[in-house]
Amino acid sequence: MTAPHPLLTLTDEVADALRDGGPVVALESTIISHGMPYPQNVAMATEVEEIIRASGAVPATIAVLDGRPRIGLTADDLELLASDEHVAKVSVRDLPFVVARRAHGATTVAATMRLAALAGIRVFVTGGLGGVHRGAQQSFDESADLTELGSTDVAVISAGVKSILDIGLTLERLETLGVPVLAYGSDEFPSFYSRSSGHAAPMRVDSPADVAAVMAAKWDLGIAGGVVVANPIPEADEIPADEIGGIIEQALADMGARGIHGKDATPYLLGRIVEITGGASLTANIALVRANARLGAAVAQEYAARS
Ligand code: PSU
Ligand code: MN
Repeated sequence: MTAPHPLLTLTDEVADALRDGGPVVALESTIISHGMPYPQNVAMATEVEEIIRASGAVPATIAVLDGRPRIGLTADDLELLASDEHVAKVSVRDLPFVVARRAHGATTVAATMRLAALAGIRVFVTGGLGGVHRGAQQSFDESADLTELGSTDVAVISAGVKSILDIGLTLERLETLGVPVLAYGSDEFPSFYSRSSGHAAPMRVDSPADVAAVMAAKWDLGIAGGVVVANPIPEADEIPADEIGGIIEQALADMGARGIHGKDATPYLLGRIVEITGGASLTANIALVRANARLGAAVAQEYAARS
């Protein structure tokens, strides 16, 4: 098929599935390059693609390599993203720069949504969303993931947001931006490592078909922008909120002491939490991504079946 956009490079597997209207699931790459240590990151990225294939959908991991936005990657590409220290963290504002410089970039939720939409992919699986940082009243630090969700038509399956962020303010922002926030099988919005957050779910869904129906209704109504699907971490893998809470406080204090801010904040906090928990947070992180991959593949199939 002709590429959906001249700047994009698709793998044959992804191009064929999109041409046939089959289920395709986008995956981000910041989680690989800046969200987890090597080699667990490349193992996770490989396994998640396998889960999506085994569930009957086609995975499309997205990144920029040599300035070329790539939709679907090879095993060598995943290894490079996981191990090369020169891969930049690329949000939407960074996309033009890495493309112009012909550099490598690992795309955040925001940049992955943008490229997925350009390719015609409507379902995207990740671990955690960016949001309003604690102290944003002073720092103005709000992830571009939020504004992207306000404008780009992609459903994002995550395990909610971590309490490194201000969860309440993040939910307020999503409301302002017109983004449906669907908690999957729960009345409470989940907080990544934990099934609970203390915040009620704005909306609840209980099946992949429910999610696909909300996606179709939103876009049929001409309401631009994304849909957040918050899938609570499986019970067996959860780190209870009271256990992880103090660890997150410590990581935030360490970040403040080191003067880390801006785009380095989220990667620093994720790495520090892995250190403090002796790897337990990484195990939980990988488990929730697996669960999200299964749900995302099912949602992509339901959405593809509607059209
Ligand atoms: N939250 C996580 N894991 C992650 C990220 C967020 O639990 O890997 C990554 C995602 O790529 C997300 C990005 O889009 O961090 C948000 O970064 P920032 O806050 O700088 O926008
Ligand atoms: Mn930020």
